[in-house]
Amino acid sequence: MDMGLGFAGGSTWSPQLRSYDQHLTVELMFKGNIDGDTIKLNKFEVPIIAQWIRINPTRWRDRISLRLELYGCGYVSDVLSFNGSSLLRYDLLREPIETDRHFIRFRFKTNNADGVLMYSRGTQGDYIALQLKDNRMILNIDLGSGIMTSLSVGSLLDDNMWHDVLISRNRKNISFSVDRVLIKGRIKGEFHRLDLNRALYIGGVPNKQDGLVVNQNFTGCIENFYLNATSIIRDLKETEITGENLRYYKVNTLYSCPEPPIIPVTFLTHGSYARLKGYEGISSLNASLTFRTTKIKELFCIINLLQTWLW
Ligand SMILES: [Ca+2]
Repeated sequence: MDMGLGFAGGSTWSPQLRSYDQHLTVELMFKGNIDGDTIKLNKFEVPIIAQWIRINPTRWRDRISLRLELYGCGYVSDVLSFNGSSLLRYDLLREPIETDRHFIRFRFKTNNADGVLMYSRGTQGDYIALQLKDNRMILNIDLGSGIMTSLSVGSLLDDNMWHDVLISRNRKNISFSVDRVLIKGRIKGEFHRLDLNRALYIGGVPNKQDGLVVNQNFTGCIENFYLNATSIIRDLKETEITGENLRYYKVNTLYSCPEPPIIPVTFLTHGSYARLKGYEGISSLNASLTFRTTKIKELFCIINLLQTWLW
């Protein structure tokens, strides 16, 4: 049997997707069992956090049947918040990154369309720069050849909702995903090793450097930041408790994720709405809002709706 999988945290389903390039995104299919006894195990390339999971059988032989189990794992939240003038520096002088492979995974949420999420540059000219620009995620990387490779994924990421990021590299092959939409690319140039021997910055940089296309540091929260097997924020907390903090330096960060004063609301479907309670019997009401849409048709609907509502 072959099947597609969908995930939901609320009422909207999102299928498991794979992007081959910026024009081609297809629903990812999973192989199921081929007989009544053999177990078929599927591993997700990107971790999934969802309230509901929907199975969509697409192909089967003879009679349709499936027995399915999902293996979860415990959830721990190690979070840091950043205010645009914050940063976390992770010292690489004593233990530099000199690898053919690396794995970076974290979650973030923000209200800002631009910001530096992660940056590191070595003395041989290698760098990795992960940033939000115009509410999309951009990864710029150079393995030392002086040629930048740029990958971009995601859209409308400044909606104050949690987004999952995964970057996995094997020599020149790189996988980059935001919210389970996966892009695969190949890093340009002759080199295949990432040499970072100064510092890794999270949430901001002290000054603008090669590979960065935005001037702002990140504003928002970063949760469960993994560099290979190390949970950086947890490691930072533990070293502060034991007094062995020699690798980390942090500026203006908090170990919590405060709600911002303005909370944007995303209307995902044509039927979505928000209702305010507690204004009955009042003869006048002042309201103001800012909105953003990617669809011109809906823009006119909003204007009509506002006119009906206000007059
Ligand atoms: Ca290199």
